[in-house]
Amino acid sequence: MGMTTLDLFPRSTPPIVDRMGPCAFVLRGFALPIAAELVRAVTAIDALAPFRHMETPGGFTMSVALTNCGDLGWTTDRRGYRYTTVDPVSNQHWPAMPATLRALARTVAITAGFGAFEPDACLVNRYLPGSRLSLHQDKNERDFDAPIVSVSLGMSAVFLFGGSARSDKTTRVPLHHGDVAIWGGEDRLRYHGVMPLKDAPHPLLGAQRINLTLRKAG
Ligand code: MD6
Ligand code: FE
Repeated sequence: MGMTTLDLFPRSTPPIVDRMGPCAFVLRGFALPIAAELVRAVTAIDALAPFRHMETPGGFTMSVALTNCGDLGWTTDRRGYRYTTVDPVSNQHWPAMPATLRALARTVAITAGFGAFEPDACLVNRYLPGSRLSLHQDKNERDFDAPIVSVSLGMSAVFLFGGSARSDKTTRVPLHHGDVAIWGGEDRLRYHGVMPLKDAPHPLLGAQRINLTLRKAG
């Protein structure tokens, strides 16, 4: 048998999985084996493409600071939301997606039953105490067949998972350091957001939360 990405994340016990929807899951602590490596990778990404507070088309400045890695990066300004191959601040390509991060996302997709996943974009979000993300759908990607994989690092957050309309009721899902969420299929376009971050410093990251969301955007 050939080497698969599963071999990079050997486990003696099945992962603990919480179900958020028919095609939406949280794999608790799944990224813990590579968490320190991911934190170093985020520091390296920030050195090349610094975190910045982007403006929304409606004229609000986001409380979450953003950057990207991978072939495509998500940006917003007064003209709208879109994916770009270069960082508009530096006019350079976004930093490369770390191979271990890509391998993690592929392994999670297989483990959760989504099959092969080839992410080409990774949005990196940084939350400080009080930062929040209002309810939104992820719909700037070219096709909605691929799932989205989301890795949480640092301080815990309360994730809000809603329905297909903004006004649908939301459920609160705590996301902790090392948790990996994945959703796709019929849940792919569900509204979601993050409650204002509580100030409860994390041993590795201090008073911040980093979230990495991997997508097939192009
Ligand atoms: C966050 N995440 O957890 C924000 N979107 O900081 C997202 O907006 C998100 O976690 C799509 C899929 C997974 C996510
Ligand atoms: Fe999102």
